[in-house]
Amino acid sequence: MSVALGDKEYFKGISQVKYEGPESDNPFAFRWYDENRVVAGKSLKDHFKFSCAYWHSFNADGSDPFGGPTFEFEWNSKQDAVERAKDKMDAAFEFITKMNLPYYCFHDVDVVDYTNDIADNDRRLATMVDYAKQKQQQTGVKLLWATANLFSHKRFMNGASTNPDFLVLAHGAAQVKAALDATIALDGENYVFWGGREGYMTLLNTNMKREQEHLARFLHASKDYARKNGFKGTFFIEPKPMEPTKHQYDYDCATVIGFLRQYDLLNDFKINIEVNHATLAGHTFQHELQVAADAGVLGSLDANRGDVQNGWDTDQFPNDLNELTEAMLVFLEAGGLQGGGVNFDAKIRRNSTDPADLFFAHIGGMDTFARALITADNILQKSDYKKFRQERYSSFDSGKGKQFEEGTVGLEDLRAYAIESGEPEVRSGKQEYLENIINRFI
Ligand code: XLS
Ligand code: NI
Ligand code: NI
Repeated sequence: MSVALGDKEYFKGISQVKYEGPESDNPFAFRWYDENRVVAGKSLKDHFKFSCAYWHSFNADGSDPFGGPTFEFEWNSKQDAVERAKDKMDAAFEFITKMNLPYYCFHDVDVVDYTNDIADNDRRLATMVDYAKQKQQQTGVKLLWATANLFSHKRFMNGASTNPDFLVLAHGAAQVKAALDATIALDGENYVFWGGREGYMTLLNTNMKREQEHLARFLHASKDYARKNGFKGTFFIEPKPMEPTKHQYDYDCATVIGFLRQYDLLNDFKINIEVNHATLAGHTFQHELQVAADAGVLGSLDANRGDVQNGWDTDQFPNDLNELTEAMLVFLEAGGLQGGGVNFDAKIRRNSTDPADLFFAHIGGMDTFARALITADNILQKSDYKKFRQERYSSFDSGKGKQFEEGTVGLEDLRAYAIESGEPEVRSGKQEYLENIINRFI
């Protein structure tokens, strides 16, 4: 990949990040992410399909509820919205190519500012799609997924497709239509629905059944439109239990799977799992991966991490090797992702104000994923992790246990078997032993 520079260089003094190996002391080099390294039959590049999230890297300016921006974006100076958006895209592609990231993701309003004029917004986005198309052609960078932001504008304060006001739903649909058009024009591989405000704040004013039915209808209409217009990719639902809404309908993977099944959406939709959303739902990341994998809907990942001392969605860059190694065990055994990739839905801290900090954050995230995957592969190949897990269930591999799995043993039979066989042996689950295996291979 060659570095894409626009009229101006935004990340001056930083050249393309390359793999230099674990011994390197260059903070601008990968120590584990060697994109061509083959692990479990696939290159690291293909396993992960790493992606840059436009919103966190080029829109979030460090402001929080207690204070204004701390990042000064050089690409934000022009008056005209489209000219400003082009500068931002120049900066984005410079960063993406310097980081050697093969993919990017965006919300409609990340790319260009929107007003309340639907036709004008569509024109703005279409102009930027043309611009992005050129950039993609020049660099080979691809669109992992796009989405519509149906949560920031005040009209969406009571939800978008689950809003009690039908006109708000229609405005949401207009945005989704344009975002789908953009995805198709840019050969986007997937399309995401994250329903930040699709939920409720209090049941006192909410008809939950009706709202969920509206959500399902909205998803069907979106899917039908995209398919009719040639979209072949996968749709992802991104679960999150809360924040900004008190109770979000797409709470976690299990909830989403039930919803997709109930409303006949399982053929077209899979799940985009975000680490910090999993922990916010009271699960581990690996739990959510396993739930999705078991249902055949492990689609894509939003990579980040939470903070163990506070509950909320801090969207920090991933750097926890233990957490990711456990996750990569599930990932490898599931055969990877279906259509998606690993998108850094993560932001640098408010006080990480150097342009270089954005590089360090992504380098750390990519290296941690690479190292975790290599470690997990070693565990699967060289330890008795798999064997132990298999043997733990061996009583179901033959005899009555096998018949039970096949569904041919009734409750009376089970009782008779219990009496005949006596008290079960006490068998250790060996948690600490297994935890030590993880640390040994790290
Ligand atoms: C917010 C979500 C959001 C989605 C895309 O918590 O993670 O960024 O990924 O709308
Ligand atoms: Ni996300
Ligand atoms: Ni999030």
